[in-house]
Amino acid sequence: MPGDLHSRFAQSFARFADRTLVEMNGKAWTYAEIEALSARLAARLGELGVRPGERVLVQTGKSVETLLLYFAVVRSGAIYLPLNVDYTEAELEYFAADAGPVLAVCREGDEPLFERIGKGAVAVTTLAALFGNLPEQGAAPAPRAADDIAAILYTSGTTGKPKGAMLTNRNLVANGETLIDLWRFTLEDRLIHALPIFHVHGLFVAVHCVVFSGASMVFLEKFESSAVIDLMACSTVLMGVPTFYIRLLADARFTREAAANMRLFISGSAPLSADIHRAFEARSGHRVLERYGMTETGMLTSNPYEGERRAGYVGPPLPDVELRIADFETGKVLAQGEVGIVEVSGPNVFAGYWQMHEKTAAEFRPDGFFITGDMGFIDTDGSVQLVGREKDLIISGGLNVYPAEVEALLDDRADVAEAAVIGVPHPEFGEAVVAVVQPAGSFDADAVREEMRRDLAAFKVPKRIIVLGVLPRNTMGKIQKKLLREKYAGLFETPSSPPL
Ligand code: MLC
Ligand code: AMP
Repeated sequence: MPGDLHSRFAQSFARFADRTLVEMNGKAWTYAEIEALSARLAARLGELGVRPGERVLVQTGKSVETLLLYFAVVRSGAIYLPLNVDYTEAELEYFAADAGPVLAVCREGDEPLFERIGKGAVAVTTLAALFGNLPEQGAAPAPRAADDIAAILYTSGTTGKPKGAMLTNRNLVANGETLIDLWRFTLEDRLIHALPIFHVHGLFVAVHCVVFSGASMVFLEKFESSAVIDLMACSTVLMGVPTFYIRLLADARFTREAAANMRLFISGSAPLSADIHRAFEARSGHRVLERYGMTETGMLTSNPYEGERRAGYVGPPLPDVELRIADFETGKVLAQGEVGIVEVSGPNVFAGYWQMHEKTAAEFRPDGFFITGDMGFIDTDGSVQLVGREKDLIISGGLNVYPAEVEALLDDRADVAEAAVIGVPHPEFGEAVVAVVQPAGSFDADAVREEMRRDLAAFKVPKRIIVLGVLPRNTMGKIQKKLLREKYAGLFETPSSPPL
């Protein structure tokens, strides 16, 4: 059987032709309609010069047209490169220069911006323009091998610039197949899809579970608890980040009755607190199934479908994933129960960072295991608990923010002597970005936040900027972020007991 992603989609397009694949705003598309439209769109991409192996940069809103573009790019054998719609011009410039796309698809009105960042080397279009010129005849699928790159997703780094994680056809097919078995997806399922579709979670985990199994999904443009609750009566699965579950609990309409038709609530991308896990069960009668993954690897562990879904644990490794705990410095594999760095290998682990051989090499052990940067241990029952991160990363509402990027922007300012950016517990987002600043002269925190919005996606802009005369340092002169995190731990009033 061919190991490429399009062939896997094509199986489902044929097998479930007359069934609904996706609904949005009251309109539905069958598998056959999605296949026909994406084939015509692939033909249009071909007319615009898109060839196998070339990058198609996409910054468009959540819509069925964007989903069609994903299927079309895969069909044409090109590399799909989705970008967060929040990214600003400064951020986009880097991705365009690094990825060297042949085509950029943007939102209407953004064409001049993309013309600028593409520097004349990138064709720029919009979904409306693409769909306004669809050829009658669909394109034949381009032959692709399992090891060919299907998508590049950028992830930031502790230091330096964002890295493009290259995901192969095999990575995406293997992970999707494993997940539909594990989570028992069938053609009877209807997924409430409220995640963005530019990350691994909303794009690959959610969409592939649906398409591979012949299920259907309802696209919501964004998470909105009342719309999600309304959909529960005629849906079976919700996938989300912990913030979804926190927001559902805050909504009085979310009850056992409201959730009665649902069979599965899945959480990931950020830690789901044991308190929220328990509160959710008390309210709805459902135990959330928590799983753990990464852009570079797709899904790695999952609590069991049957068997105990342990609060605070991310479950055992998926059947085709090897997971071990090692000493970060030496790489020595640690015994069961010991805390160390999580390392993984399997058919889901990415092919490396786009044009960054050294960075790629630095994140793999000589025997091929990928070093995740997450700290954890394996319990006696084989379940993994994550206890922290070796990487200096803040996860806010399931979105990653690397402090170095925010600090660099602040440090560049004339009114800032030095800045430290930390993650502080937040009742809704899990962690919130906070900057602690040692000013140089007069400093207006609100004005600075406003200015930062020009250069940084909104979720990265500090929710608070705290002014401190002197930043605490150790004897080496290094800022002691741990002390700052302790000092400001109560900044956003985390309720001691979750909303019930
Ligand atoms: C929005 N804002 C955020 C934010 N999302 N701030 C911090 N963290 C976030 N995640 C900002 C908005 O810009 C706005 O700022 C303010 O917060 C309030 O916005 P909102 O209307 O409340 O936000 P909303 O649109 O509802 O979004 C919140 C959210 C969303 C949690 C629903 O962020 C979301 O869908 N997150 C999921 C991300 C995701 O898919 N992660 C998976 C990554 S893959 P202002 O200042 O303008 O008011 C991965 C691998 C794996 O991690 O394992 O899955
Ligand atoms: P990303 O780089 O956006 O793919 O984010 C991946 C990171 O999200 C992982 O390395 C973890 O730190 C974190 N993550 C994902 N799922 C979980 C989870 N269930 N619990 C805790 N952290 C998680």
